[in-house]
Amino acid sequence: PNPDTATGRVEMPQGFLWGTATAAYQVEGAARTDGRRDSIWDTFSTIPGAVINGDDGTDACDHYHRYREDVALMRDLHLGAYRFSTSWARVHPDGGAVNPAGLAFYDRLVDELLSADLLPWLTLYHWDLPQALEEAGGWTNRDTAYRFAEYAVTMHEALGDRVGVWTTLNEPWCSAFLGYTAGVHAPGRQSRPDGLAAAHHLMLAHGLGIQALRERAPAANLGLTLNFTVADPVDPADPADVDAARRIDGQFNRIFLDPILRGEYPADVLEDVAPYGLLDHVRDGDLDIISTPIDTLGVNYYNGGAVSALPQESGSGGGGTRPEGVREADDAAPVRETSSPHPAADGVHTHSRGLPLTDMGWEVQPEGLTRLLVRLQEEYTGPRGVAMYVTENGAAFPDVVGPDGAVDDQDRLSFIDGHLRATKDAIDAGADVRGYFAWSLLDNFEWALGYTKRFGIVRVDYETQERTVKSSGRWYATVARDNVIPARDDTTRP
Ligand code: GBH
Repeated sequence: PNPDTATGRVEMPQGFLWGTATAAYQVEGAARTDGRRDSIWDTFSTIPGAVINGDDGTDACDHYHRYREDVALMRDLHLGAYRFSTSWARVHPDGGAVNPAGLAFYDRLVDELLSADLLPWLTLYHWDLPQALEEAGGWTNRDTAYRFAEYAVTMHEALGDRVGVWTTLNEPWCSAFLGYTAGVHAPGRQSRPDGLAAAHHLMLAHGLGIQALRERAPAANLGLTLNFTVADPVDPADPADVDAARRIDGQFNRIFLDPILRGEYPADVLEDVAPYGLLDHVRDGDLDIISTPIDTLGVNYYNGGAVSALPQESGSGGGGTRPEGVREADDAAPVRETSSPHPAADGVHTHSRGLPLTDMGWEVQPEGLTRLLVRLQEEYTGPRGVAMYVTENGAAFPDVVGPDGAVDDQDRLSFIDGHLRATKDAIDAGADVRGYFAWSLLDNFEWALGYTKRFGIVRVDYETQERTVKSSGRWYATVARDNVIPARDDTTRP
């Protein structure tokens, strides 16, 4: 890390875009309203033990009815953009015919954003496949990719006159490998071949979606968002540890990066996953579709990890530094048995480095973000003129509500502060990063962990649906307003 950016006042590049992000199923609620039908998350949430406390997104933050208030809040926080996703199951409830009443919600939302001077940053797919399409095979069925392209066209016909930024997919790694291999996310399947089939068909959907959008909106900003890890070998001098890190990097990052930005699957990954039939799904021409040029790569970063071919000896490394009140990750885990998400990383072990942990049990390691952005710039985006935005970064912590209702979340504030500084370090090292979206605007439905984990810079009281801006939110508003990260020891920090 650069000593100048580590603690001092940091000016961000002119025009840097400041936003927050949410996702339809995590915030909208209104799951049975205006003709919406089940997505795979509505179904998955009914499986006993799949989601902690049996929570689901039926009501969530009721953003569907409270979007005006939420947009006003974003305007008050001086934000420039709102990254949201649209619900496929609202728009095409059975995966087929359009539901105008559901589609109309996004009309209202986009108009509200524009009148508040917020840039609508639209993501078409944040994990909520219509259940009807899952029943036809879901992402293991090649046809789903073509249905996705139709959905992209529906959305563009409705909103293309007002929305200029289109993201096809959010984190296909999660959709494919948490959903179809680990079974920890919807639809809850546990199969290595299914995860790989899903990964390929998700990328095909992305490529077909980009082609359909590009044809209709040549000047639009088109792209997708991937989630990344930074896998470091425990012992860089041990070839087995280096190989463990290569596998994780391959099956997490490069399995998407290389097809999308280079038009080919990485040879080492193909070799690792050879027993599981990935190539059975790859038809002539697919990689040309998948690598259709994009304008923007959205980068989601939460944490990295140290990996090894051997398990960690007990006692070494420690269990990480858990702030008071932060539970062991497993205490809050759903009770259903799940498997590893990685199709071919048996024998790879993650080691604790003794770094601080968030309430998710994830290590806090901002310099991983610097290295990630610089590497992406050099190896993938730079040579193709693709811009990067940090489309998600943030942290869950167990917030304490003061007697006056205030939430003084210095832990979350420091997390975001550290990662913004890390982003600036990457920019100074040549990475073309043009904006940052905090995850999340609101506390929301944290997937398999239900409402037990809070990521918002705004607190949501799920009894009353009352919103309260946390200290991190007030601080983030000044950062967005001034385009400056204030010095860390600034005593006026909220
Ligand atoms: C994002 O995914 C989602 O886009 C968003 O919907 C969600 O609410 C948010 O994050 C918070 O969870 O192996 O234990 O080190 C996060 C993707 C993938 C990030 C797995 C952490 C490694 C966990 N995650 N990853 S670990």
